[in-house]
Amino acid sequence: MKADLTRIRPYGDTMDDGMVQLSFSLPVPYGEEAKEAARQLAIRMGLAEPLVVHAQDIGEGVTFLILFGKCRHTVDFTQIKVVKTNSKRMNFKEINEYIQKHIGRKIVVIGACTGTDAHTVGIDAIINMKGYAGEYGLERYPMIDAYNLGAQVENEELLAKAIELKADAILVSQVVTQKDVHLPNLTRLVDLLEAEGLRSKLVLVCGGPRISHELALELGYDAGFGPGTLAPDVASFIVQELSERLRKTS
Ligand code: B12
Repeated sequence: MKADLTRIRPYGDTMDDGMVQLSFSLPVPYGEEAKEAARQLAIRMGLAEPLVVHAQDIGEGVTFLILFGKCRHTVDFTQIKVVKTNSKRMNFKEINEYIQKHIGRKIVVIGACTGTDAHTVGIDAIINMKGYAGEYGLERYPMIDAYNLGAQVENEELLAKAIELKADAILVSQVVTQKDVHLPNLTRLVDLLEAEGLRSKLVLVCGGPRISHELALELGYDAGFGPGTLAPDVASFIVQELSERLRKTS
């Protein structure tokens, strides 16, 4: 299969057919009118030949819909630039060996889901012993002392615990982003760390489904990780960042 990288578009059955699948809910009762409304919306979104393939009454006058349609736009893949961490991805064994060799002691990592956010699954996936998607969490790493404070932790409490445990890195999870509530919550922690004179002493990482590395840098964090992140992605970044800081100060 050979694609023209300067003009890529979605692929379904045949190269360049532009096929996409789209799902959304409409605040109207289930029925033919709901399907037609969804079809017209898809046309306005720029999709050609939209087809409603699933519609379901999800109660209280709301309909859930799935559509297929053809995207007519293309993107020049050769011009894509993404702001991302430049650390090398290592595996469980390599990370522990790297800490022994370059840092020479166990590192302390503390994490929490902060503010009003109660979505613990993401931070658990990164920190808890059993891990996620076939990768152990940080608690399993012999060279990492990992602490998971859980959900709805206030920034002040997270900071106090980080000081008490002499943390090398803080991990913040923000899943709820409605009305951009995560932004002031994330920057508040940066402000608190700066006020304590601790910002440069700690590696500060955030993550969640709407977090990108670029956004994290804008908010004053060292790195940000989004959907699909696994413990080794985060650990690789933290240990290389810590080692780099040690190298600069020695
Ligand atoms: C389970 C769930 C809940 C559970 C949470 C239980 C628990 N113990 O966590 C309950 C029922 C409590 C809940 C409540 C609510 N929820 Co909810 N919930 C979900 C759901 C279905 C799954 C989230 C999840 O577990 N994902 C799986 C994990 C593994 O993925 P993840 O969080 O993205 O984590 C990965 C990465 O993002 C990253 N990551 C995450 N954190 C971190 C941190 C660091 C440091 C790093 C490096 C990486 C990292 O790594 C993880 C692993 O790859 C989502 C919808 C969905 N399908 O995603 C809605 C969803 C997140 N919830 C939502 C909402 C609105 C709510 C409520 C406000 C609903 C309400 N009106 O009451 C409340 C808020 C409660 C609160 N105070 O926070 C919305 C958020 C919308 C938004 N943009 O903000 C979603 C998207 C649903 C939706 N489509 O509307 N929810």
